[in-house]
Amino acid sequence: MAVKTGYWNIRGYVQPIRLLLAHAGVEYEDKRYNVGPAPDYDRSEWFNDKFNLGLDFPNCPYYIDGDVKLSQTFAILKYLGRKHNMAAKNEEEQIRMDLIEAEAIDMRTKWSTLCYIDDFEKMKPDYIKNVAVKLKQVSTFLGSHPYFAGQNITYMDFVMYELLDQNSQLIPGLLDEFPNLKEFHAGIGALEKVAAYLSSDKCIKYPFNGPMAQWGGK
Ligand SMILES: N[C@@H](CCC(=O)N[C@@H](CS)C(=O)NCC(=O)O)C(=O)O
Repeated sequence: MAVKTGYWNIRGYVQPIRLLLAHAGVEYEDKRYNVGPAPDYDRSEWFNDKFNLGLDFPNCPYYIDGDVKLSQTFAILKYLGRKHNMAAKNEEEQIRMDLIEAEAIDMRTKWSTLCYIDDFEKMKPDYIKNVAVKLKQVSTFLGSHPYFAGQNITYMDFVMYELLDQNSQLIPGLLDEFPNLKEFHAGIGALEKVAAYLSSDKCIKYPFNGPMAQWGGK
């Protein structure tokens, strides 16, 4: 099998890449590195590979397909978007994708800061308030479009699916206020190959985060 991805044995940054590959019907090796137990969280399995993969910027997630060797989640997603016809098709779609990409990165940073912070319980109420405000904007932006770029599915839909999924597991019922986001989330999860992947034992449903996280990692 020529195509290989590598990441920790969690959902983390790589899950949208896994979902896109499932939707595109790509067979690949999904290398998952284990983190050792507390208190040391031994990462040597990854460090044994890290500098021997031919990556310009050794990191995980990574994606290897013959001479194409990439790290950086969005470099991988954009490459796969072009390769599997899930990139922007015109300027209007590109603008929407650039905008929602930047918002998704901001949202993910806030989400993971909360998940890993020692003061998780203290910070959570503010996070809940802020994420609802942001999701209102995201919901208005999606409007009645089926996908975030507009009429065509793109890699950003897998990023947004994962973000909505993470947040609605952290805050049950979160999407009830936003019927179009709920419908979008259900629609991506129901895509034939994605649904088959999600219900298979190949898919990591949990954990979202590493074992040192306060939420979603244990
Ligand atoms: N900007 C990078 C961040 C990647 C990153 O932070 N990877 C973390 C896991 S979430 C890691 O453990 N990298 C391994 C390392 O730095 O050796 C991306 O989007 O892919």
